[in-house]
Amino acid sequence: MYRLISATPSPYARKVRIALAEKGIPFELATEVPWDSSTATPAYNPLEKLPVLVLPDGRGIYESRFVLEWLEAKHPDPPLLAPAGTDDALAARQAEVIADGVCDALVLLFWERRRPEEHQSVPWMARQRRKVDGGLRALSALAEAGEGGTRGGWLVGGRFGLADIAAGTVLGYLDVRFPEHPWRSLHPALVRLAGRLAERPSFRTTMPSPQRIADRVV
Ligand SMILES: N[C@@H](CCC(=O)N[C@@H](CS)C(=O)NCC(=O)O)C(=O)O
Repeated sequence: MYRLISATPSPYARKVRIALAEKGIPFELATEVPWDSSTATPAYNPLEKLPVLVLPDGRGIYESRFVLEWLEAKHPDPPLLAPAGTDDALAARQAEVIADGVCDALVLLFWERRRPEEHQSVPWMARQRRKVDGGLRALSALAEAGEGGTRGGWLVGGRFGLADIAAGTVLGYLDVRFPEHPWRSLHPALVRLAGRLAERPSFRTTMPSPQRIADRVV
C-alpha cells in the first residue's frame, strides 16, 4: 500500500490526496509538520518538502506535480491529467502551474509575516501579493470561461480534472492561512467553482486545517 506524507494545511499535499481519492487508490495517510525537525520528509526528499508518496518498496516520489503525473501513469483510470486530448491536457497543466505559483507566493507571504515586523520587507510582500492577485484573476477567467456552453463549470475540457483540483486547493489554502483575503467578493466565478468542488467527497474529506509549527523557521 502507498503511504502519503502530508500536512493538514498543505495545498500541494491536498492535490495528491484528492487525486488518490478520485482514483479510488487506497493509501495510508501520514500527517506531519514539514517545518519541524520531527518530519520524515528529508529521508525521502532532498528538498525536504512534502507531499511524498512512499511506495511499497520504500522509494519516495515527491513534488506534487510529479506525484500526480506518476499516479496518472500508473493508475490511468479515471484520467485526471489528460481530460480530452493534447490541448486540454496542456491547458490543465498550465492552470496547475498558476495554482501552484499562487500557493508558492502565499507560502512566502506566510513566512514573511512571521518575521518581526521591523524585519518584514514591504516590497517583497507586495511582489508576492501581485502574484497571488494575478494568479487568482487568471484562474477566475478560466472558471468563467468554463461556465460557458456545455463546459459544465469545469475549468478545462468540460469535465472535472487536474485544473479544478489545483484551483480548488488554492482556495482552500487561502481560507486556512489568509482568511482575510477577499477572494470571494473579487471572484464570484471561483466561489461557484468552490461550491461545485465542495459537492465532491474527495474535497469534503480533505478540508485543510492549520497546524502548529513548533520549530523556529525564520
Ligand atoms: N513545489 C512543491 C512545494 C511543496 C511544499 O512547498 N511543501 C511545503 C508544505 S506546504 C513544505 O514541505 N515545506 C517545507 C520546506 O520548504 O522546507 C510541490 O508541489 O510539492
